[in-house]
Amino acid sequence: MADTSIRTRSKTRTARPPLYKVMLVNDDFTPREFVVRVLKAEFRMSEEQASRVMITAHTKGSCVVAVFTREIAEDKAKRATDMARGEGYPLLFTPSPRPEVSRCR
Ligand code: TYC
Repeated sequence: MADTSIRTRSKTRTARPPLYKVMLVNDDFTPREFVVRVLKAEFRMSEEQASRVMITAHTKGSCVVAVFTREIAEDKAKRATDMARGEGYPLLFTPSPRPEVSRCR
């Protein structure tokens, strides 16, 4: 008699951790040079990259600085914001969940 049993194979795949954006929020008080300094120090950006990101937040209201796993995004946003608080500036970096993108395979 023919064997009609169905065999299944399973592959184990490690789920990727959800990613979080670090957003830079514009304000009217923090000096541009200081924003650039924080971006260079905390996000390891070049002068050119940092200037571009700062100007984007300045003109659009906010912008994405970088994307990390949750803990790293929260830690970086806090450290960068604390740098500004230490100088008495209202500059804000905030972590924000990135919408899940469904994968085709
Ligand atoms: N708008 C600020 C100014 O004109 C500079 C600035 C840019 C502040 C980006 C915050 O996220 C920011 N001095």
